[in-house]
Amino acid sequence: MESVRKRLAECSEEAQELYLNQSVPYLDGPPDPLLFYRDWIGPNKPCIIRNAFNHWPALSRWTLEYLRQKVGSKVISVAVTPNGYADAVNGDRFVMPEERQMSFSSVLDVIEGKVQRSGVFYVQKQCSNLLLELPELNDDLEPHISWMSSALGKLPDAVNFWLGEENAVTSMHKDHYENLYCVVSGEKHFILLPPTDRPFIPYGVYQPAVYRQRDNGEFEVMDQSDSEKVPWIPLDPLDPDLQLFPQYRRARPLHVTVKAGEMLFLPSLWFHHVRQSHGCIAVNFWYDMEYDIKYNYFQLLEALCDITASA
Ligand SMILES: O=C(O)CCC(=O)C(=O)O
Repeated sequence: MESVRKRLAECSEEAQELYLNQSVPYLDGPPDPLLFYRDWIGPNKPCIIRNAFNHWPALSRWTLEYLRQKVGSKVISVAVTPNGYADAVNGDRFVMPEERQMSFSSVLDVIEGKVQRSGVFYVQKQCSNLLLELPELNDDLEPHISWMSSALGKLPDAVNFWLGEENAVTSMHKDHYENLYCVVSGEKHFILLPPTDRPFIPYGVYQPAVYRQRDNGEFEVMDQSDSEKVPWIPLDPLDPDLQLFPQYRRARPLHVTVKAGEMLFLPSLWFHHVRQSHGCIAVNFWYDMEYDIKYNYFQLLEALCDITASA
């Protein structure tokens, strides 16, 4: 088993040497679809694209004041947690946020500090909430990114709207999507790790639970006893516990800040952890990944890591 572990670590190191970049490169404008497929989607490498959505009215229009006036009365789903961590490991639980229905203007009141509420608020429902919950904003942007849709031969599966407080954090995870993440105002801080770093990233299996705020303002953790256990990453890349997870020392996280007007291409299956400036507004496009040879390769890597971790 030790020799398998050693080979897995070598594969990861070879990927770093042979094709991965040491930082996230910038492109200066919207790329040609075929070239983008060849240079970034196929090799599964992230990049930041500047000047890709300068033409969206959202870039100049989307102030908190404008959003209040345009969609203030709409009721939207908001993730509320005691500590900013929605969908994250807390002790021996995988804890999801309280999903609260609130008017957009009450969320803005919290973000603008007009009312004091305990808990951390994050508009982050990932089910095309922009198209489904906030259609009034759709004239301010495009419903898909044309060169990406041409490159992949399909439309996005979801277009999501993100707005949250500074201490709202998205814990480290990966998705089966090619992700184009557009920051409209403020900035987002990503920590990215390639799928080939999987041998250095710990997983556990946790009982799912959900936060619920009591009338006195305190949060309790409610077990979802009839749900299956969830595999999740217990490590916080901002403060990794290297005593507990010594292998993480060998991982090569990339730290990248995506500024207003910039678009991050976050390839499928890359691990990511996300923070933001207070009141940052973003929109992202999730294109379902191709379940091709690349997927099979990373699945195999995943399986080998699980087997060696439990041996
Ligand atoms: O912006 C965030 O907080 C998380 C984004 C994310 O996890 C994603 O787009 O997959």
